[in-house]
Amino acid sequence: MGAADEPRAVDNWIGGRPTPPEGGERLDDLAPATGEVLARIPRSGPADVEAAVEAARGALDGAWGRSSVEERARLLEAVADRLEARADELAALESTDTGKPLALAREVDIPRAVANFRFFAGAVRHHADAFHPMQRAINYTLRQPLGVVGLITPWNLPLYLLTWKTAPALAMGNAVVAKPSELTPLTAHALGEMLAELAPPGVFNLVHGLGPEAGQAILEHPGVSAISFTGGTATGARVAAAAAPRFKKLSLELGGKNPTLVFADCDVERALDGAVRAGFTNQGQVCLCGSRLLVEASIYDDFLAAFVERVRALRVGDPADPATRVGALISLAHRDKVEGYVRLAREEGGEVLCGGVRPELPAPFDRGAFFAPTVVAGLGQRCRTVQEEIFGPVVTVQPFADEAEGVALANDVRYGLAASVWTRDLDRAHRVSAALRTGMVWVNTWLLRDLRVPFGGMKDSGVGREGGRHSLEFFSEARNVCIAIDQRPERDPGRRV
Ligand code: TXE
Repeated sequence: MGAADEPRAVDNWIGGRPTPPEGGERLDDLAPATGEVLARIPRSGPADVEAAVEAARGALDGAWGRSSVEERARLLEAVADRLEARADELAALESTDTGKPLALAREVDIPRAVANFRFFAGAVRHHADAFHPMQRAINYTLRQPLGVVGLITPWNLPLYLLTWKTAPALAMGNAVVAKPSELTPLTAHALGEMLAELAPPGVFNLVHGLGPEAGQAILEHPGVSAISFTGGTATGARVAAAAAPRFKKLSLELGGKNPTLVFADCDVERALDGAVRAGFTNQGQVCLCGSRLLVEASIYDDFLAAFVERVRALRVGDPADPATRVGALISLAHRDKVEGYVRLAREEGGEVLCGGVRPELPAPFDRGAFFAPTVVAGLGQRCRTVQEEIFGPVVTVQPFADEAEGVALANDVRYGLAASVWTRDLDRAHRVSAALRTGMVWVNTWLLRDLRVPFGGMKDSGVGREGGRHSLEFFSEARNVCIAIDQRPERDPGRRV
């Protein structure tokens, strides 16, 4: 969208139709790199959520509720084809709406959205239910849809994460009420449009709006049986509390403060590449980002110098420029929060080795939410900058004396999402991987994903696992059916196994 265009009005998708908000109120959706108003989105409330849940219920009571695995797998493939056909347009939308480099949206976000649908089309076709024969009976497990499921997604990987939840939810025959982040509604709107054309009405409903309004209404609606949420830890606690009175099934993928553990025996060049990628991909706004760099003391000085040199070389600015590695943060408010943490780091005794400032950029990017990639050393383990999720382009660096201290520092935070370990010692790789209190460990790489493997965190990083069969199991209810083979009377004690 050019600067001269009027911001377009984007509606909710309810029952397969674009639907304006009941209350008539709208919110501005801004481009973080320039401050331009991109769209006016519905400020939805309980009445809109009610209509969406009703539409979803209607789909379940109709043909969708009787659909076969094959029909659903074909729908997923059709969505993947449609996403792929619109990949360039979607990448541009995602980059404009989030401020992330266009190249990243092209290479990662959109291909991954396509892959999510293709993957779950295959996964559901191959998903085998359990069968447990007894001598006198057979047990088999039915996996049935939960019903209407609520999907609440954040702004950092908008289409990537929305499709990561939508594809398995639909594969298992549920109907969806989704709320994307109010900061990044545009690719979700495009997905809603595709599903309105491809799926029966009401299978996928999209309600825009604020978390405490539209989001809260989804959490509290008695007709929504499960919630899959990705977002901040504080919001996650509110989600869990709101879901508790009705015992809704919950999947919570929350924040991280992930360590990158570099041992002296590593391949230093690869570890440097990995540490920079882990620290600054998507401006540090990925829950998996390695925001704590822990380096074995014997190589600390040299490694740190080389790391800082590489971070300084990261090009910040126009997200559409192919040379840009670091785009805009999601909003000016978030940039201010990140900047506040760097101020705090200085107060806590940290030394800012690079970055720590808003970069000077030409118009229109001078109005954007940019922050220079920042490295801070000299902080103790108890400092808030080391303990709290900053979710921006800020990496703290600490030395450790030996393996035991490295693992202890890595584990000494409230989060437990992911870690990366850099070592050439195979025994150490296994030992450290087993000792880390995180849901995921990468050795000599970072963010290498296989969609079959369990994804999720421990401690304050969340509850539950997504990915492959874990997602399919989350989005379905297991029912065991036990059929007796032995026809002796029930009262005969010999019948009991
Ligand atoms: O996310 P929120 P915010 C972390 C990161 C970031 C912090 C806050 O540290 O700085 O969270 O970000 C919806 N009921 N992560 O405030 O609030 C909201 O509208 C129902 C890590 O932007 O968690 C959006 O759709 N829904 C993270 C979604 O929740 C509510 C990604 C996420 O927003 C709600 C993003 C409520 N009461 C931020 N309040 C990750 N794990 O990758 C908000 N929402």
